[in-house]
Amino acid sequence: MVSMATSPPNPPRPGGPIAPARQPDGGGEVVLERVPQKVKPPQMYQVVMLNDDYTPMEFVVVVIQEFFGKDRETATQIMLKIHLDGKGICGVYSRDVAATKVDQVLDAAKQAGHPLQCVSEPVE
Ligand code: TYC
Repeated sequence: MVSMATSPPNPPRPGGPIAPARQPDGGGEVVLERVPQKVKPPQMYQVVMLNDDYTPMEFVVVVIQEFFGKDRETATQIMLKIHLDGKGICGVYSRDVAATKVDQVLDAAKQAGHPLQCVSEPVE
């Protein structure tokens, strides 16, 4: 018995799949039509920190540096924006990563005895 090589399944194409179609003139040629891409980029979530009257500024700066990977100067600017405007965006992530950041901030605040609040919300 002759064994046949099996071809691997088609990998996903960056521009969407290609579907064979007949020429409209009824000719015998087969043309390839690109099917529009159906996948959308994933929804992103911004982590928003809220102001309060009790959490020390220094604590907020350290939290922003620690959990959002900002340098001290950027973290200070974000903290001051939150202090003045009431809230501010610390970073934008996929849903799960944003939820983890919120948990980390709330855990750190609770452990330190500060009322710091932070939420994640879909971008746009
Ligand atoms: N308003 C706080 C204070 O004056 C500082 C602060 C900044 C608290 C940002 C929370 O998310 C916050 N100590």
